[in-house]
Amino acid sequence: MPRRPRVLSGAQPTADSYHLGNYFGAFKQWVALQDEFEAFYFIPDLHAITVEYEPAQLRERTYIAAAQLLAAGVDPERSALFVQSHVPEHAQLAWVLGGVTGFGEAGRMTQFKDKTAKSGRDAASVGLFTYPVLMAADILVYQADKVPVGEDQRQHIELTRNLAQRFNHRFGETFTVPEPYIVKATAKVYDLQDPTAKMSGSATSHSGVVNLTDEPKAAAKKIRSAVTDSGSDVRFDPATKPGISNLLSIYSALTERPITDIETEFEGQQYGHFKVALADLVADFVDSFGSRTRELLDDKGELDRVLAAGAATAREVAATTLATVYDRSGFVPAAHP
Ligand code: ATP
Ligand code: LTN
Repeated sequence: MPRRPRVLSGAQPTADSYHLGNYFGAFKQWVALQDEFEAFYFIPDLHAITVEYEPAQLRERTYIAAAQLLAAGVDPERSALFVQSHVPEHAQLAWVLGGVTGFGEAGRMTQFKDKTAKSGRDAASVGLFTYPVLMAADILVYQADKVPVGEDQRQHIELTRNLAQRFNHRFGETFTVPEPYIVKATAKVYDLQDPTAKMSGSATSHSGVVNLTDEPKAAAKKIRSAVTDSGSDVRFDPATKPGISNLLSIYSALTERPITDIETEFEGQQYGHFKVALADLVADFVDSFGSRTRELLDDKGELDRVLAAGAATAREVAATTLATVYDRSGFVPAAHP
């Protein structure tokens, strides 16, 4: 029987909560794709240690991430949900791929450049530099066909495609060459205080970032105090009205209504009315999201079981790919004593 196409994605456990950008840019797609695809969704804890971090905090954030992904609708009956470090084949394949990655090629990754812009390259870890190679391994080890992500990850997927093609060319057909899956309308949700920057979990100020488990009142306040543009009509025009356009995108994503509909609804009204309406919607959303997350977090034993089952499913697939890769690479097979 031909297998269903595979989808894979991950979101780093590097903050105390995921945010609306992660939800609309990525998780909503993850959830929607679980029927049609054989789905692998994971928490990249190995990626999270490429920047300074606290071990106890990473452990807690990994559980939070798992609970939030389940709350977002990742269904462990249909998808393998797991933690990256539980599947050692990711790191093993990353090492092999490192051998076919150019130093200059890795140096052109814009996320690395952005993340080291302030501190300078010399202060960055080697892990942060080679991170896209690990990301390529994450994807290729499952022979994934599609990778749903936000716009900021497009370049990493392009690198993954290049590495897959290069390996296939040198050592024989081994990897599926994956396609990015990026939904344009929400590919980049912007910071509410700086609507030219992406909403980011590592932003220095969280006043422009709505976290999925913010208190409803706090979330509503962030929306009401979002920076808006000069003029007063509620109209989608990202070039001249980045602030209001970002809010319209969020409104549209939350209600699944087209933007033009929302423009019509608020025609002739002030920004303030629109912001209050959106603030209410967002407050309701984080209210129910937060309570689902807290319930799931209350039972870590159950989270452990879900993650263990996910890792077992994932390992079967990952081990098969890795065995082929090791063979193609010319490694002597380990004999069983
Ligand atoms: P950071 O900015 O701290 O590096 P992040 O907030 O981008 O982290 P990630 O774990 O890197 O969070 O992202 C998880 C997923 O969410 C990725 O697919 C990423 O593309 C997507 N994503 C992150 N931020 C946004 C955003 N503002 N708009 C749309 N998608 C986003
Ligand atoms: N680099 C991604 C997280 C990530 C990922 C992946 C996404 C790690 N491995 C594999 C998709 C596929 C990020 O920072 N958002």
